[in-house]
Amino acid sequence: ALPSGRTTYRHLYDYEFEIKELARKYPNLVSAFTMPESTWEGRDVVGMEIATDVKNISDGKPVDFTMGVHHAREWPAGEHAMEFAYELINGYNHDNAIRALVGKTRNIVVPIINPDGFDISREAEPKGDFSTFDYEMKRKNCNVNDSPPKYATGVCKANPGGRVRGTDPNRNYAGFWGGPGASVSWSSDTFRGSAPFSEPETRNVRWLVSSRQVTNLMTLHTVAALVLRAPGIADTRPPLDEPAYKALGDKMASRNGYTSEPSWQLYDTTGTTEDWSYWTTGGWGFTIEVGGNGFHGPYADSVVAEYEGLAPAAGAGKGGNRQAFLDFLSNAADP
Ligand code: 0X9
Ligand code: ZN
Repeated sequence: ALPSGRTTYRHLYDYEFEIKELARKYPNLVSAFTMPESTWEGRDVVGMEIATDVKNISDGKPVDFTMGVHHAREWPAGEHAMEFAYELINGYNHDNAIRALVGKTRNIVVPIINPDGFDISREAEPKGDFSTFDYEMKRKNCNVNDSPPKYATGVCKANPGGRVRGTDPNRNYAGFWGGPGASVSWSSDTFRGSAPFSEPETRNVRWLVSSRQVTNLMTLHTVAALVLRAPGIADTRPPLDEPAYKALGDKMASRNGYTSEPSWQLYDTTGTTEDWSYWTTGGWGFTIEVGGNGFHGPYADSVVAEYEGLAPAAGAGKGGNRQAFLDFLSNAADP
């Protein structure tokens, strides 16, 4: 069973409710917060911090930052982030090893970076055909200002323009922004936006990474069962500490059975999360693409099995993402 005991995909309101409830139940261990900028449609981006004496944020401990759902349709990304939070909270009270890890670190979890897009996808009539009006398969955020004037009106979900309006938050960061693997077209699913950090969703992440001691960062996506690290483009020099960076990715992959590789080996991308964070701060940054069948496959496959490690795709007999994420946290605790 999952740490939270859930068996179905959360809605946006479930995430917000549970985060506030956890903070209320465990006031010394869990603190709920709202990112500084609300989204284009005015939604809050909510997260929680988990640490011993959680309100004492200047205790100098390293920060492990886990986020999910830059991409609206990738629902398991939010689920895995949330289950990891429950893992740490439950473990703090019942498991000596997890209690020790939490005691040495501060853990920030923001399960839904892109709530506008997620809410549209999650509440849509299932279609699954990737057509212009298949809101279930929306990927991007709800910035409609870069659309041509005739499409740039109304809320994100409304016609015209369909699901294809918006900026891809995972092409909007400042790392190599505007290079290969990102589009200049407003209707493309990889639209980079009008400028680096033109979007509130990416500015929120910039704020957090710039203002806290984030040594370890994971951004969760679906669906290809990958542990990806910088760089995102083949045509650049490898990180100076590539051997240690690779070793950490390989360690996670040994737990969840995923493929560990520099992300350009998948395809060239620019403006992605860890390509900005890694080259800007030097902190370890990984994109984890949770495996499963489809962008949000059956809960038992894409969430329970991938988290617990029961699916063949996740490496039978291995710890799954639970153990991969705990190993990553161990690296933050004892670098
Ligand atoms: O293209 C993406 O943004 C990611 N794949 S997804 O299917 N979730 O859209 C992969 C990004 C890989 N590149 C880096 N993380 N640098
Ligand atoms: Zn994605």
